[in-house]
Amino acid sequence: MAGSEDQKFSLQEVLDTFKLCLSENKEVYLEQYVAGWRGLVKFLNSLGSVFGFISKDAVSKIQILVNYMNGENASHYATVQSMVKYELDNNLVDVNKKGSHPESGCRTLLRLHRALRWLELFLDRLRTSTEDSKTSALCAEAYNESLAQHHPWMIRKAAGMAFLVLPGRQTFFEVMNVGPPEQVVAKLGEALPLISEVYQITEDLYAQHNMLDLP
Ligand code: 1Q0
Repeated sequence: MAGSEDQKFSLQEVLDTFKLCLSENKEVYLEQYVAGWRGLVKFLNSLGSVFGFISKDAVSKIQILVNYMNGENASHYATVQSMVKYELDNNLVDVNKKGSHPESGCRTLLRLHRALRWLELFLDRLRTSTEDSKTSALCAEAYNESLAQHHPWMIRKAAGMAFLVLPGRQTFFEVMNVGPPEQVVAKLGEALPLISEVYQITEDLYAQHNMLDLP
């Protein structure tokens, strides 16, 4: 089952990792969170090199978190909640402006967290789209409502150009590897509440600690 199977994106796989993300008391496991992003990056890579600048950034953020998870303070990086507590208690987060902790776990995860909102909006649009819907438009709308608000002009421009070469809805659904369109729509309906819950729990946690604008 190694080799090409490993590289193949499956929506089910991403769905499974997001399902496993939440502990019984609703903490977010970092390992599963990161695994979810890995699956999504796999998908992004299969769309071609135009998306390379996006996947490169996602991979480097994933790697920063993985380094903490495997580092000497690994035990504090089991969940998003334990990471936030540990980094804040030990002054490891640049709160107002960039300083000595430009790559804290908290600020790094915040970038992925904002991207998760884009994903939620995009998948919801895909789910309710019709055969003649343009994925590039759905993607751009979701982006403008979320991530774009945190990106400077140059990145918004580059992202907008990349969206234009997204494959059509049919190809998109095929790459998800879950069967005919009705099944994709059903799967998306299953995936969305899970992604939303993980997003909301993280959002509330960050809001509670005043960390939604970390530099
Ligand atoms: C399918 C099309 C994918 C479109 C992805 C939309 C996001 C566009 C984001 C453009 C980001 C560009 C690169 C750099 C940005 C950084 O400046 C920014 C801030 O970081 P920093 O350190 O400078 O403060 N980084 C970010 O905002 C993080 C962006 C991470 C984006 C991760 C996107 C991963 C995409 C996966 C494809 C999912 C396909 C969904 C359909 C599959 C169904 C489950």
